[in-house]
Amino acid sequence: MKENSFLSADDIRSAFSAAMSIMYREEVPAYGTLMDLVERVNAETLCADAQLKERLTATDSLERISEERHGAIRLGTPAELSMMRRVFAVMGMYPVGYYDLSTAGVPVHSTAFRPVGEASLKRNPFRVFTSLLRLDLIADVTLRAEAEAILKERRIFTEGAVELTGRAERTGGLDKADAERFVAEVLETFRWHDRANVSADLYKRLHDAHRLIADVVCFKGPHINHLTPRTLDIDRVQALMPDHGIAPKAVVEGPPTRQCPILLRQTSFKALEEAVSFREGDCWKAGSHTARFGEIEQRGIALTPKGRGLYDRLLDESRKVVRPTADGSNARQYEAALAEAFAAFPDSWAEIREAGLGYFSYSLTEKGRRMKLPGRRDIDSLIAEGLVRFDPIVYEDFLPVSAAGIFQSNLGDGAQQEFVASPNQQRFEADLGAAVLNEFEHYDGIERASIESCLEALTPAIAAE
Ligand code: OOG
Ligand code: NI
Repeated sequence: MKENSFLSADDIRSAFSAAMSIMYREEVPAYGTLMDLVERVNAETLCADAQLKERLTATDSLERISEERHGAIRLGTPAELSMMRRVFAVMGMYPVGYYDLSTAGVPVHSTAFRPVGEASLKRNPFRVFTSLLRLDLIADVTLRAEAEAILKERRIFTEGAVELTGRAERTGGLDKADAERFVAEVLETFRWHDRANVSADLYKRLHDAHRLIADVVCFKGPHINHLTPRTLDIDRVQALMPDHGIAPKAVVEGPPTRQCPILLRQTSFKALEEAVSFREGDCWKAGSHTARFGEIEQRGIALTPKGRGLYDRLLDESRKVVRPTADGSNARQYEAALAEAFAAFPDSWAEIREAGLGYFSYSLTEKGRRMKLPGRRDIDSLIAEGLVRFDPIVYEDFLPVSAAGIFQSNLGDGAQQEFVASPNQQRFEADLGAAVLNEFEHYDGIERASIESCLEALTPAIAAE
C-alpha cells in the first residue's frame, strides 16, 4: 500500500492563513498599513524588553510573532454553517465556545473554529470567529422571507471545495497537491464580491432592518470581514493608528492595561466604505457598503469560571459608571472607570493562582529535574520548595462583550438596536451539526495534565506501579 503522504491539518491551516493574509492585504490596503505598524511596534517592544524577547524566543517562534491570529465571517444559513464546519475540520479547526450576541443588539450567534491541541496552536493558532445570522430576530416577516429566499439560492462553496472536503473525510486527509487545491478553492468562499446579489432598493430595506443583515444577505459569499495580527503593545498601536491614516475604534475592548495580562484585549480600525454595485435589471447601479476592517489583539491568561465571574462583574461595574460611546468623546473617562474597577483583580501571577482565578501550566524547575521524591505531594508545597514552576496558559477564545463592541464599531455609529436576549445554543449546535467544545474544560485539561506530568516525573516509582 502507498505510504500515507497526507499533509497535516496544521500545515493546511498554515497555508490557508498565509493565503488569506495575502488576499486581504491586496483587497484592503489599509489592512496592510496596520500590519506594517504592528510589525514595527512589535520589533520596538522586543528591543526595549530583553526579558520579553527571551521568553518569547523560548515559547513562541519570534519570526511569526506578527502573523494573523484570527479572522471573522458571517454566514446566512444552517447549511452554510455545517459545511463550514466540515471545511474547517480539514484544517484542524473545531468549534469552541458559544457566543450569543443578541443581547448586544447584533442578530447573530457565533462560535470560533480553532485548533485545540497545544502543538497545533503553536504550529499555527489561526481561528475564525464564525457567526450565523438569526433571521428569527427580524420582526418584519415579509423581509425575513425575502432574505431567506435569496440565501437559499446562493452557493458559497466552489464545487472543488466541496469535493475535496468530501475526499479528506473519506480518506482521512489530503496529499500535497490536493491540499494546495483545497486552499485555493476554499479561499474563494472568503473573497470580496463588489457586485451585490440584490437591487439597491432591497439592499436599503435589509440595511434599514439591520446593517448586518444587508452584509450577510446581499453578497455572493461571506467575505472575510477582518483579520487580526497579534501585537505586543496594543495601547501603542491604538495610539499610533491615526498617524498612519487609519481611524481606530473609540476604545480598546476587554480588560485594562495590567502587569499580568488577562483574557483578551482587542481594537480595530473602523470599517471602510467601499464601492459596490447593485443589480438593476440588466444593469449595475453604483453604491457603497461598509463591512471590512482590520483588528489587533493581545492575549493574556485564561481565567477559571471563578476568574471569569470576577472579570464579568468588574467589567459590568465599570460600564455602569461610563458606557463608551462610538465617537470616543468619553474614552478617557471609560478607561479610568475600567482601571478603577479592575483594581479589585489581583495583578501578580502568584495571587491569581492562589485565588484560583486563572489556569496555569506547571513544569519542573532545574532543581525539580534533579530530584526524586519518595511519595506524591501536593503541587503547592512543590512550588514552595522551588521544584515546580507555573506559567499562565494563554486564553485562546473570545469575549462576547468585546465581540459586540467590535461588531458595533464596524456597523456604523448609529443608534444601537435592542433585541430580547435569546441565547439558543441548542439551535446553534443543531444547525452546526455538532456540539461546540467547552473552553473551560479545555484549559482545565491542559492544567491537570501538566500537574500530572510533574508529579509523575518527581515520583517515578509510584507512576510505574
Ligand atoms: C466578528 C466580531 C467579533 C472578535 O474579535 O471579537 C470578533 C464580526 O464582526 O463578524 O471578531
Ligand atoms: Ni476579531
